[in-house]
Amino acid sequence: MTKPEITTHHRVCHLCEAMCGLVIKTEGDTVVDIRGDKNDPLSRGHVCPKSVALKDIHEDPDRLRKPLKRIRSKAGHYEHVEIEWSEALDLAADALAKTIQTHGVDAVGAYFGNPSVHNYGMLTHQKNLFRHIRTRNRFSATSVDQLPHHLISMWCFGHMLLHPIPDVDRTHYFLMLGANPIASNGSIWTVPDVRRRLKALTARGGKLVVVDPRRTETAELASEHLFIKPGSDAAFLLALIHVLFRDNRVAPGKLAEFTDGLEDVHNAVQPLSPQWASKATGIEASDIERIAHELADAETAICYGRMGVSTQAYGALCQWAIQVINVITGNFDKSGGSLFTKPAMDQIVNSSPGGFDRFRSRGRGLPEFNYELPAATMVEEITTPGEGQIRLMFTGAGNPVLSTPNGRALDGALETIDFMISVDPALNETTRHADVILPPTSPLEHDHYDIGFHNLAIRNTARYNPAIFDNPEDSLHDWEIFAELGDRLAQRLDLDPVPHHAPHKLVDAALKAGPYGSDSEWQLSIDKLKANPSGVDLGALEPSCPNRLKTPGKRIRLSIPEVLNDITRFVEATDTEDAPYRLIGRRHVRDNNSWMHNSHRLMKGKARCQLLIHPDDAEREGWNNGTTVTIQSRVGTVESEIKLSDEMMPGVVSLPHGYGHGLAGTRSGVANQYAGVSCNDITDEQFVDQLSGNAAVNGVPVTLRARI
Ligand SMILES: Nc1nc2c(c(=O)[nH]1)N[C@H]1C(S)=C(S)[C@@H](COP(=O)(O)OP(=O)(O)OC[C@H]3O[C@@H](n4cnc5c(=O)[nH]c(N)nc54)[C@H](O)[C@@H]3O)O[C@H]1N2
Ligand SMILES: Nc1nc2c(c(=O)[nH]1)N[C@H]1C(S)=C(S)[C@@H](COP(=O)(O)OP(=O)(O)OC[C@H]3O[C@@H](n4cnc5c(=O)[nH]c(N)nc54)[C@H](O)[C@@H]3O)O[C@H]1N2
Ligand code: SF4
Ligand SMILES: [Mo]
Repeated sequence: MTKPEITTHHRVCHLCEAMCGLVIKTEGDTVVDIRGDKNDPLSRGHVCPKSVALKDIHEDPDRLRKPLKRIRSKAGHYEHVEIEWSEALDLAADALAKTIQTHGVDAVGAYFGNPSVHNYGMLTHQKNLFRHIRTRNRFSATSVDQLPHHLISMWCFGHMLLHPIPDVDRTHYFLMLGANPIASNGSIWTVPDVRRRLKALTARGGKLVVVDPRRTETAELASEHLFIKPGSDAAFLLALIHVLFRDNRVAPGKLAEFTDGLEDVHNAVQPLSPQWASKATGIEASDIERIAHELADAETAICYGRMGVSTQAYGALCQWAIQVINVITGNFDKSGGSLFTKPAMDQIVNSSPGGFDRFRSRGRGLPEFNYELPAATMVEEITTPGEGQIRLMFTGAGNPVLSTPNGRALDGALETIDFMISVDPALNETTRHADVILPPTSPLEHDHYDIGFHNLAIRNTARYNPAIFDNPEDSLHDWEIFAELGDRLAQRLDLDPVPHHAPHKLVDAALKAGPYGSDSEWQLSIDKLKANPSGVDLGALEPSCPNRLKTPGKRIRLSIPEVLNDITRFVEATDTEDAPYRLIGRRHVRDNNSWMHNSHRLMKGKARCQLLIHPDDAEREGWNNGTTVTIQSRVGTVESEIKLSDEMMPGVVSLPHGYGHGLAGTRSGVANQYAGVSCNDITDEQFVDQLSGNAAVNGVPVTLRARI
């Protein structure tokens, strides 16, 4: 028998936002090697340990290859059995049609998870189904994540996807809050090879200041790290703005010509002195003054904040203050500051700029954003009777039982609904409740163009890669599942189906119509990208304002009444008593939210699901490394071993999210061996950023006691 030949493929990694280029070698139907693509103009050969797990995802014996249906076994418990695609699609379409006809469209609830943004077929084809289901009960991981960024971009710049991107390679000063790119590889900031870029910043005499309640891997390589009390960043940021005004250091430069609202900002921060902020944050007033001056003095500077300042009680206020700082120091829309991208497939064109508070959730009256309600309201929208109650739940690429606040309550609520449909390759903590699971092809069996993350990248590039393996017979891509379901539902409801075009055709048309398309010297198209499998470099980010702004009159709007009112809410709340401990999260470079724990390669080594606590706190409590403690919040308790670490700010404890595997009826052999506990069993669905509705999974008040 002749040995199959080794074939070399180029592929972009879709697992996180960094979009690293990969070179993958296969022998027959086996992946034999995965490494960084040195010719990729963005990632320059960089990869993280997760890249090789693409092989594990593809080969995972637990990955579903055929649809599953849930049945009650003779013994009386539920189990999932394989069924054919046509039966599965009909079952799902029948249930959807029946629910809509009997209870109305709002009786369908839908939750889309993070990988739906990393899967371009899902992005292009969700509408094939959801155009027929215009339910108010739409939810997504956005409201456990970056919702404040969208809201502030919409209010200040006119479009929810116009996010300023830190120009790390050219800056002189970088103030970073609530982000740990060394573990996360960057977010709302596509920045592969971030370690080298941050090191280069300090090597060329620049300064990196990290503000975080934990001395993270990123803080370790910073010029300076400041601990901050969780949830108090707004005080720090508002006081920076106060000092800039007080000391006449406001210098927006060319931005002054098209910026409105400076006077209102000035008035709002007038009472918010560094001394006041020091009490709230634990950061010395003199440090706040110094950092404000450093920001103003630096030739170019960036202020950037991510998860830690978005998923807290004042997420939107923080994101607004960050943009204000960049504008009033003249660093927005400037090389070395923060800039908008000019992507080949521009998501800003022909997409909704976003909308806010056009309706509210039935239960708590939280506002919608972009026709989605906050995920923190999902349980009450399932359990509260009345018109609009969710009776059928649809999940796509999400694991909200582990990833949304009070996941345990959601786990219970999902058992009470009439029907559940999941589009997901895993039988996990969420999909175990599904009556039908529709599993898509593996990532290596479909092509990829990153529709989302080129819009957030530190350099304009474009990259398309075809599938590495043919998709097996009797399998469907995510986009085909949505298209098929959409057609079947349209037929049952007597509606016009939405035409399908394969995702690469849609991208091809968008590329040709885009800024590097048929009217340009670049002539970008899918064919051109196929001929350049490591990607095409379209250049560094450049100033683009006011032209690129989408506000009326192309103005930057800083005076946002909702945000200015929120300053009052914040100032009044900082007077309240502190809890004994505040819980924050943590990411590890070998985790990816909840869903990559089934790769043995990523899981082996030291256990990662432990509660980090400062040694002084542990000593006071009489605890040692390995003591098991009960962590209690308003909604419940979990038990965890503690690990002493002076990385932690005293009074703050940290537990990673995405664990809590091992539940009955799941099919994840490896993950279930490393079960851990779910930190979202104790995060609180009532603890949200009141302004945006975003979940506050950081800064959760908890008490600790040794397990008896
Ligand atoms: N306490 C706490 N909670 C958090 C966070 C935190 O920091 N702390 N982080 C939050 C953030 S930022 C996020 S983004 C969310 C993530 O929350 P979710 O998106 O709900 O959860 P994931 O763990 O990403 O689950 C992804 C699911 O998608 C499936 N999947 C993977 N690839 C594909 C695909 O190509 N197609 C389909 N159909 N399915 C696929 C996986 O099998 C898995 O079931 O968690 C949030 N929750
Ligand atoms: N390896 C890995 N990479 C990932 C993911 C993953 O799960 N694993 N998830 C991906 C996803 S979905 C996302 S959204 C991104 C997130 O990307 P990042 O935001 O860079 O990631 P985190 O590690 O969550 O960083 C949040 C930081 O905020 C700090 N923090 C917590 N509370 C506060 C606070 O009140 N104030 C301040 N100043 N800081 C606080 C935490 O200690 C933590 O260091 O990462 C992506 N990349
Ligand atoms: S950093 Fe992100 S994109 Fe790059 S190899 Fe790792 S998971 Fe993939
Ligand atoms: Mo996220």
